[in-house]
Amino acid sequence: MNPLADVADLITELGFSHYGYSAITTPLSWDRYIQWIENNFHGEMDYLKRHLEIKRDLKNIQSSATSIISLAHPYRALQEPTSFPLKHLKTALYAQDSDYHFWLRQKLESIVARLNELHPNDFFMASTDSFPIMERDFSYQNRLGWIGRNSCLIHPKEGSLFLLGNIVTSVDLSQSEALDPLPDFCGKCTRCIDECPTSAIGNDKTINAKKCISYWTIESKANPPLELASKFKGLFFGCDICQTVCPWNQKILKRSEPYQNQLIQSNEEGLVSELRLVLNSSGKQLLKLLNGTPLVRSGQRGLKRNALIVIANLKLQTLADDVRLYLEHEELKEIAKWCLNELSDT
Ligand code: B12
Repeated sequence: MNPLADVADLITELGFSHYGYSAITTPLSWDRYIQWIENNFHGEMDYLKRHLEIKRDLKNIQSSATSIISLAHPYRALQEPTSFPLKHLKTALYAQDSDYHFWLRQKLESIVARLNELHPNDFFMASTDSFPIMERDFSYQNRLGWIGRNSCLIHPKEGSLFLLGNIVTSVDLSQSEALDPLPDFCGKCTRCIDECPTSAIGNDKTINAKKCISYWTIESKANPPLELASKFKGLFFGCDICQTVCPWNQKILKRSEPYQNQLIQSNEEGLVSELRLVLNSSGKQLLKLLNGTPLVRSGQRGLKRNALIVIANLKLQTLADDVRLYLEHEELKEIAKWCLNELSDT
C-alpha cells in the first residue's frame, strides 16, 4: 500500500504532476557531482561547494531522517496566464511567474502540515533549493524521470518542464523491493547538445555553467565573456532551449500554447519599449515592476546587463542612444561599448 495514500489527494489538488519516495542513500551520482565541482563547472556558484557533508548524507540534516519524498510541479506559466509584466523580452518559462522559492515552498509546507497531523511524532522538512539537497538526483532515484542528455529530469508523460521539491522525513518509506530508476529514453537524440547556442552541454549529461546562458543571465554577478554573449540569441533571463527542442516536451508545449506569453505576443515594438523600460528605470522602479518574480534575483545591474546583451544580439539600432548612456557606467561600460560596436557592424 502507498504509505502516502492519505496525502495523495492533497498532492494532486495542489497541482503536482507526479511524486515518489524511497529511503535515503548516498546520492546515486555523488562522484559525478564532486567531479563537476573539481572541473570548476560551477563558476561563481560557490554555495554548491559548501555543505558537502549534508549533500552526501541527508542524515546530517537531522539524524532521524530516513526517507525522502520527491515531487514534481509543472511550470505554472504553462497552465494558466500569469501576471508577469514583461510580455516581449524572452524570459525562461519557469520565471514568467512569481518566484517558485515561495509558492512551491508554500505548497510543500501544506503537505508537511498534513503529514505532521498524521504522524505527530515524526520529522518532516520541505525544500526546494532551500537546503543543500541534490534534488535531481533524489528525484531520479524516486522515479520522477530519467536524467536527460541536457541533465534535466525528463518524464515520459510530463516531459521536463517542471520544478522539483523534496521532503525529508523520519517516516520509513523504504520500498520492500527497491525499484529501478526509469530507463533513459534519450536514445541517440542529441538535439539539446546540437541546439545549445553556447555549447554548454557535454557528452556526459553535465552542463558547464560557465558556458550556460541560464547561468550568465540569472546567477552570475559578473559580465559574460563578450564572445560568448554574442551567442545569447536575444534571451533576456534564463534559457529553455535545451528543453524546448527536446522531443519529450513537444506535446506539453503544444498544449500550453495559449499561455506562452512571449512566443505569441513578442514583436519588435514591444521589445524595444520593454528594453527601454529596463535601461531607463531606477533600481526601485525595477523592483516594483518585477517584485515577487525570480528576476529580482539578478538585481538592477544584472537586468541592465542582460538588456544590453539583448540589444547587441538583436542589433536594435533604435536603442543606440539608450545604450550610450551606459558608456560611463562603472560596471557596464565595457558591455555598452561592445554593444555599440555590434550595432555599428550592421
Ligand atoms: C546550480 C543549478 C543550476 C545551474 C547549473 C545547472 C546544472 N545542470 O548543473 C544553472 C544556473 C546553469 C541552472 C540552470 C537551469 N536550471 Co537549475 N538548478 C541548480 C541547482 C540549484 C543545483 C544543481 C546542481 O547541483 N548542479 C550540479 C550538477 C553536477 O548536478 P545535476 O544537474 O543534478 O547533475 C547531475 C546529473 O547530471 C547526474 N548524472 C548525469 N548522468 C547520470 C547518470 C546516472 C545514472 C545518474 C544516477 C546520474 C547522472 O550527475 C550530476 C551530478 O549529480 C538545482 C536545485 C538543486 N538543489 O538540486 C536547480 C535545478 C536543477 N534547476 C532547475 C531548472 C528548472 C533550471 C533551468 C531550466 C532554468 C532556466 N530555464 O534557465 C536551467 C536548465 C539548465 C540545465 N540544462 O540544467 C530545476 C530542474 C528541474 C528538472 N526537471 O530537471 C532544479 C532541480 C531546481 C528545482 N528545484 O526545480 N541550474
